[in-house]
Amino acid sequence: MIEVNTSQLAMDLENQFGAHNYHPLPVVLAKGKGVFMWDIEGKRYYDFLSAYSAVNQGHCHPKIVGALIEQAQTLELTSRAFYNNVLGSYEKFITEYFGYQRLLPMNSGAEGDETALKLARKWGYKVKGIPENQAKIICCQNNFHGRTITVISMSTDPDARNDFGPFTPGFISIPYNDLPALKKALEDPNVAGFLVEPIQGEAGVFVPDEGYLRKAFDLCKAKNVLFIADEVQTGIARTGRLLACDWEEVKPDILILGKALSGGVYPISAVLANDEIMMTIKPGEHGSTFGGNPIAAKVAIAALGVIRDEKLAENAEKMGIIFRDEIRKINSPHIELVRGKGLLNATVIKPFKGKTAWDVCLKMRDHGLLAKQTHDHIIRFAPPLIITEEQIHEAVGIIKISLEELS
Ligand code: IF1
Repeated sequence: MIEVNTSQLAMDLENQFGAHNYHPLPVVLAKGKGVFMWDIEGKRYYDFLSAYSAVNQGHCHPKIVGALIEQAQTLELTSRAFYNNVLGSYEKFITEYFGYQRLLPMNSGAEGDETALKLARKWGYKVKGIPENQAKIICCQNNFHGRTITVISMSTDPDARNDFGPFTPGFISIPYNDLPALKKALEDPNVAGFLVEPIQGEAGVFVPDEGYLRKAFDLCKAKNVLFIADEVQTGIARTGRLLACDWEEVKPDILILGKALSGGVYPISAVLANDEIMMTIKPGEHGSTFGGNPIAAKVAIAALGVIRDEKLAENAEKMGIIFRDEIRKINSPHIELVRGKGLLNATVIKPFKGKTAWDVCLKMRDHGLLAKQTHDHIIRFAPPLIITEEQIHEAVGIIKISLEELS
């Protein structure tokens, strides 16, 4: 294996041997701890992306890594062809933690969304009585639920869809944060579920109007339609509550979790629901080789324990308020606005002198803070939830000086 001892070599290797399905910021990380990462040359950066909200507990959290190592040295994988001594206790732990009767364990967020879609359709046929192959799912424009063919069939983003057709039928796309549009779509008697992100992350951290989730939930209940919350990015304390739905005391019929469910150390996703929905799937009708494996079970228990023990939802709420206040104090002609909830925030950057959000991210990288733009003019800021007030102030200072130097 080639010894990679310079950033340039690392980037050259990826460029030559890897698929070009990403355009990464030119920085090569080699170490992570807490809110920080270091590049090959030893330069330290604030991580303000948290791997798209997968590292909420901070990089390489000792309790989570400890759980990973201990189980990996004991029993790493049985498949679900057999029982093991860990999965049942994990299922009990996580269902009590979130208040549901059942867990269907998967691996990636997209698999979690796919599983939720299959559950909603199965429930639609077996319980609601929708005619065979007529089930519809309502989804929102500008959504992001993953990269599989069925999930991108719901997407309105050309980059996510172009040249990947033909697409899966059965989706009704409506504007986000639009209750009349939802009410109208719910008139279709064959609708099984409404899939929604409580805050649209990829779209640019769009926080819906106060009450939208609650009213959307009530509209669904009035029509015997499942309310399906994709909390892959907004969940696990990111927005200042354990779940973003908690802000409006909405309890989704199907809850999808991923990313920080493992604190970033392992791919783990979860679909939670009660018996009426979850028990419609019979043995042999859904599964996955790694779904619910012993390592994932132990890592998820540890990762969720850290969220609770270190009160990370409370910290996310407090630090998020300080972050947004401090960003708004930056009197920069380039910041149009900052929006978000908890530590899921984004700034809309006014293009200036041909500079875009990408240029701002490059300048922040030079000053020791890593963030990534979504679309051309929006920068998402999502540090690990363990960040302190002092670190928030230092990070805002970096953002400020980066904008000033670009002017
Ligand atoms: C990429 C975006 C974020 C998600 C929600 C499901 C998934 C995601 C709400 C799928 C994943 C990741 C995917 C990653 C970048 C990142 C992302 F920019 F793509 F849209 F976070 F906003 N539901 N989001 O946000 O989970 O299968 O990836 O585990 O694909 O570039 P996954």
